[in-house]
Amino acid sequence: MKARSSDGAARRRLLMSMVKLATDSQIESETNSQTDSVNGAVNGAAKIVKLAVSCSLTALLLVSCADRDRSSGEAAASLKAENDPAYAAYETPVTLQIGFKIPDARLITGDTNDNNPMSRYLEQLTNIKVVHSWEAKGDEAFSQKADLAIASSDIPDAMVVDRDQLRKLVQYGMIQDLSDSYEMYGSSLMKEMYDATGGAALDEARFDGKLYGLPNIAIEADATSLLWVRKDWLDRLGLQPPQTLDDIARIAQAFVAQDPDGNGKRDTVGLAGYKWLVYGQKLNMSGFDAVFSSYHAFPKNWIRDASGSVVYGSIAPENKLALEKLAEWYRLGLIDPQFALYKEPQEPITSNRTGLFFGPWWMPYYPLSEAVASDTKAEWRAYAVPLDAEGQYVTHSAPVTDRYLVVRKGYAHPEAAVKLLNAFTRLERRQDPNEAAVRQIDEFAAKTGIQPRQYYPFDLLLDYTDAIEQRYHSVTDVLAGRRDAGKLDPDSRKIYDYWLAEQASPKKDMDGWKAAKAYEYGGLALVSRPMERVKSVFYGTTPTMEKRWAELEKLENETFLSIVVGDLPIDAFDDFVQQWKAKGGSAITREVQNLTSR
Ligand SMILES: [Ca+2]
Repeated sequence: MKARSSDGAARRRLLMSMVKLATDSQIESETNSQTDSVNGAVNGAAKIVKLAVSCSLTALLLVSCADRDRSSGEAAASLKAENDPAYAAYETPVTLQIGFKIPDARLITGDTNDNNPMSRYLEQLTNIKVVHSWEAKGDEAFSQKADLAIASSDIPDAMVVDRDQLRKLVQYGMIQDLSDSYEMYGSSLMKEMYDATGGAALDEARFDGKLYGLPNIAIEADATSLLWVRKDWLDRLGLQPPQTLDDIARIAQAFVAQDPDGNGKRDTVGLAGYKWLVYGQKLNMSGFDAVFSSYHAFPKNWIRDASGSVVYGSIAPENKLALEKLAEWYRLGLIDPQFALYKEPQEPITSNRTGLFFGPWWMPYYPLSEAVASDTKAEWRAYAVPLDAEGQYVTHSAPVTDRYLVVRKGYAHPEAAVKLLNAFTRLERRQDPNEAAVRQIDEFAAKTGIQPRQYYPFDLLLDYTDAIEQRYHSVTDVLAGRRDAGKLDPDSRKIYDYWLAEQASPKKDMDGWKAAKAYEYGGLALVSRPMERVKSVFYGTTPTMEKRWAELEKLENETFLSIVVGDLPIDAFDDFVQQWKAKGGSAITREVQNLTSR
């Protein structure tokens, strides 16, 4: 998309109409799939190990029926005996019907959604026969299908639901209390990770003291937007890494005007941008969330104000300061003039026309792996900036959980859902002792590019909420000789191996580069300075939200963007706040305040 008209007003009008074409649901799905694919890459990238497994079925708990359907020719690996009730297989097969979310990946090996290396392994391990009652592709379709199942009182034995669905299921009495199943069958690994949230994760699934779901655990680091900068461009122009908003403006100016890529052409832009300016929750590339939080504004988040009342972050007066700054940057050409026109925000990054954008710690997985693959001179670094007026770095925190594994009331084996979660969590965290089986799955992943997690029965991952910082410290401790590599946890060990390989031959193996640099640069920035974390306190939906939110969100998105690109004066923010309140915002705020005061 090129917009070269010299008539600024006409161009901006074009820009606004282009932007309005994109629907929020598109944005949502783009964002989700990118996040998922990146997270998928974090623990993946398996090594191919040639392996001849003789089918020695002398072992203990083997289910030979799983064997019969194998299409990819692998034999069942023998498994270790399990005495721990968390992992012990049922003596007679148990059937569990689920709703299954079909991933973007495509099975190319003749396998099917309910019969593939992951499903066969989990069945062999647990003796649980997982049956797909229904399947839906992608987050949105899955959520709709789950809504439908709830509305028609016909839910499968187990499925993963969101916060609103959980609340409804509890209210309608359709799911069972999992307290006992969790206590008796939850693995120590699972309990350790839940405990690491200080009880916050399970509390979000508890109603009247009963545990109605097993929640995922979100990674805290995903909520922090760092500034990614081309260090080689800074060096070429003799610039220091930024700390303040003014530093960022100076660097953007230099990247526009001083030919940082040294090709003799004025063909680079300043700060890259995302067409709706901020993500709010699931961060991705080029949002301006960090600019807002440096003014203590938290758009798209429900937060407590100074008096302790829950308020919607986008209407706080601090937003006006951030919008004014961004409008100034845009007017001066410091923000990529075409930022609102891109279909995909990575465009200026992967084409190496920008050396400056905001994004979370995992940006090396994507889009930076692509940028660096096409320009191997590119040296990106991450910084926790801009600092606020007091020199403090401010960010908002992630929701501890956002999805929940629930079990239908009346289903006879609620612990089966817990056992499956135990099994694939142990596999995901690379602590599964069944080495031969794990090798087969790793081989499959390396051969097909499919991450095992995409075919777990439930799209629900557990990790330590501070996992990224923990692994960064573990790996750098070993590199500094403060710790023994042999004592690293399996996730950290993998990163350590990639880090060493990357040092030995830089940018040769881009899969290794992704993991190594996400931690080396993203991880470093996360631990580089203390952060003031402002907590979001509400993520659900209220009755008035269901009717009005789409319109209010549209009003917000369009007003914010219009102010930044100069279509509306800064005072339009005050009109927006009045309109927002009148069109349902005040009613919604009262509802949210009621829900958060329980
Ligand atoms: Ca140039």
